[in-house]
Amino acid sequence: MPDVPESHPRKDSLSARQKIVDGAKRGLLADSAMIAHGRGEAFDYLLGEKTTESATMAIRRVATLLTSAERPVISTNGNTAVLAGESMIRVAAVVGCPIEVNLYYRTPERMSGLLSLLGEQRDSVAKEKGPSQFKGDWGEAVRSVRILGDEADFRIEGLEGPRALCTEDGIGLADLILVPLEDGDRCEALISLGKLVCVIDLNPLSRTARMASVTIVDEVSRAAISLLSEVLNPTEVEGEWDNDAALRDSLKHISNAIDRL
Ligand code: PTJ
Repeated sequence: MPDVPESHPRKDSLSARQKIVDGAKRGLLADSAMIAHGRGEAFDYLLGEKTTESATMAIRRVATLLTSAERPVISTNGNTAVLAGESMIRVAAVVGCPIEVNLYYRTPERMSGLLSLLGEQRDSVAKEKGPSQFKGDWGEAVRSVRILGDEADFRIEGLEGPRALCTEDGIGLADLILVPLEDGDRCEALISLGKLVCVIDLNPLSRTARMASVTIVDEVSRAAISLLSEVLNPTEVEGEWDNDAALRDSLKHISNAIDRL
């Protein structure tokens, strides 16, 4: 990527695009990954490229659920691994949960490429100093994050084809799954298996966003950074989560974009 100065107003967006381009060159992404990314960018633009208040509340709720679940797992696809893999590893280290590579367009080459990428990211995160609020040995916590997905020994009931494949130890037996950029069918199938499904999706109207237990309408790399702060210091959130209200709030934010002119 040509040198983009820190002050460039589109710096984050350009560097995310470059990560997607590099990931595609490495064969890590689905053929339609750029289309999905472009759709996300359009929604993000309308949201003002900022985490909204309702997204902050959703992130807080997901942090509380993640830290209190018995068998949480973070599911990661191609786009998530290249955009937010390291942040997701940090979150997994704090929560003490595995990360599972689970793909919509599953091929052996992409699976092994993404498993290697996450392994490299884990090595690099393990060398960091770690967040100041983290109590314990950061390197050890990061190194003990299991990266699953290699041995698919379980099928998600109600789904056809390779996208139903997962691991029993991860998604199969999980009570809570955090799935960024999920597809509607899989979200629905996981919900009907009685699991809590938390998603990150910039489109508040997608079937995934509407099906999920908790939807974070935010850009995945931004949301993952906020999620890390929240899991380091989870707060008790009172009352039932009203996901429809959160989605309506995101849509209101989009329709208020006219006020930002
Ligand atoms: O790696 P795979 O094989 O699992 O495939 C991944 C993609 C994303 C290609 C696949 O799941 C797909 O085709 O997804 P969709 O149906 O296009 O849905 C992607 C959703 O994610 C859309 O609602 C986008 O608005 C949203 N989205 C895209 N980029 C981001 C995003 N949400 C949050 N952060 C993003 N960076």
